[in-house]
Amino acid sequence: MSTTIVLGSQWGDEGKGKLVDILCADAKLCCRAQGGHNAGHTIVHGDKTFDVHILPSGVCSPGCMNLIGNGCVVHVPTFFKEIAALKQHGIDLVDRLFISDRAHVILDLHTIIDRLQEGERGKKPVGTTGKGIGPTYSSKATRSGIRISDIFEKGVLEAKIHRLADGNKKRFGELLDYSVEKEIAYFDEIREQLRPYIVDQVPLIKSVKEGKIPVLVEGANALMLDLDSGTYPFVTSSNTGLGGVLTSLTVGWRSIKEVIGVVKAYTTRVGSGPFPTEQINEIGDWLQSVGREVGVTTGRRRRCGWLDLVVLKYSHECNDYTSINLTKLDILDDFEEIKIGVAYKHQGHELPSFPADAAVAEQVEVDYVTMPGWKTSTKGARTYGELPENARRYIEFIEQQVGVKVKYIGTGPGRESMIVR
Ligand code: 2SA
Ligand code: GDP
Ligand code: MG
Repeated sequence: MSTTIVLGSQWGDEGKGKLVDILCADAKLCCRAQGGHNAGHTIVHGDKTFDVHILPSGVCSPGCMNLIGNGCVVHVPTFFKEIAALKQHGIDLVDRLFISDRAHVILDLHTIIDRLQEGERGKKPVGTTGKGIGPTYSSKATRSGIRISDIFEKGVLEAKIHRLADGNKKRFGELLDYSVEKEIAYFDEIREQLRPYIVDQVPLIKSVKEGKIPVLVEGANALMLDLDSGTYPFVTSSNTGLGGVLTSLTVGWRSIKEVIGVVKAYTTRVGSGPFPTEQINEIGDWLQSVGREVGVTTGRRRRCGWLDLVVLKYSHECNDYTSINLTKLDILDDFEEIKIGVAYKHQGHELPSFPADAAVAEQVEVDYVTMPGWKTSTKGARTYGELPENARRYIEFIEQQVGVKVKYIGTGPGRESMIVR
């Protein structure tokens, strides 16, 4: 068995879904390791666009099985909604989509708490997607969470939901507008419909290992949103880096063949928190509109700025990429000059790496290198030789600075718009 892992290297939405969709042609199992329906991955096949949130991007490849692993959090109504949407496009997922029985369940209760907690943060909200992700991982960490397997033990499920609701009623009082009965009735209604999708992932992955079947892991969110390595507290509540893959999925470290870092040719971020190369000006507006930088899950405008090599080098230190997929190169086609952040200064001193303290990261001054643009369309380019010289220089500068080969280059949203070197 060999495992290829695709991880977001910046603050998310780098275009992981597209690469995963392409690589699924060779993989027989595509797995999500962490996160929930906060993620939004876009897959474009000709004139059809699919947005998946909780489902792995392998669902669009007929020969590929899909697994939502131990480390994920699952909102069951969204799971069914996405299956129904794909069915409308003729994609049938019976027998090729599974959820680990150890994954945790996002209750409507968690979603309500997410919004209440954001409200409590007043002027400093995290800017969550409001999908209940943080509260569900909190329940998991305090050992009061509900696992997928609990859904099939009616008495256990009801007792656990009551316990969670009682605790939170004490905490939030009248603010908690929530019906335990409605939530329990929902699980009674869908229990049997859900059953065929549930697996113990350990024997499933073991059989994949024995069959020497290639496995693909699709990271959600990105390294700078990692609970430990990201811009805490402006992060999501799971380990989005390499570590999260190994705690969630039993693929084994020996099977790892590739760890591909997906890097957008510029930088975007949704939600609050430090973003040193952000451009709150016409450059940011241009990237936002030409790059169509709108949240797939919430419809929020993404904040935009130049590529940041301090972030990328840090991200590589954390995840040890074997190669990079540079995406959305085509969005830079019209710039006269392109800037790249290469170093941070704080109180007059250059910082050795991305700082741990979000308050420091908010204050850094960025040193930029300016490179000439290429002012030529790269849209749809399929070979490296087709790219204008200045585009190649841009790519080679990134390669040389980060010390990782740029193996894939995205030149458009469709599957075919990808250069492989
Ligand atoms: P949460 O909801 O607890 O995970 O939010 C915590 C932070 O993580 C950020 N986050 C994301 N950042 C980029 N993309 C994400 N997915 C959607 C997309 C985002 C959307 O693909 O466009 O639609 O808004 C994602 N999910 C979580 C979030 O903005 C918070 O900063
Ligand atoms: P993910 O969360 O990393 O899977 O990324 P998203 O799907 O949230 O956002 C990436 C967006 O960029 C999607 O709309 C993709 O269709 C689009 N995209 C991906 N790669 C490219 C590319 O190389 N060029 C262009 N123009 N768009 C791309
Ligand atoms: Mg996304």
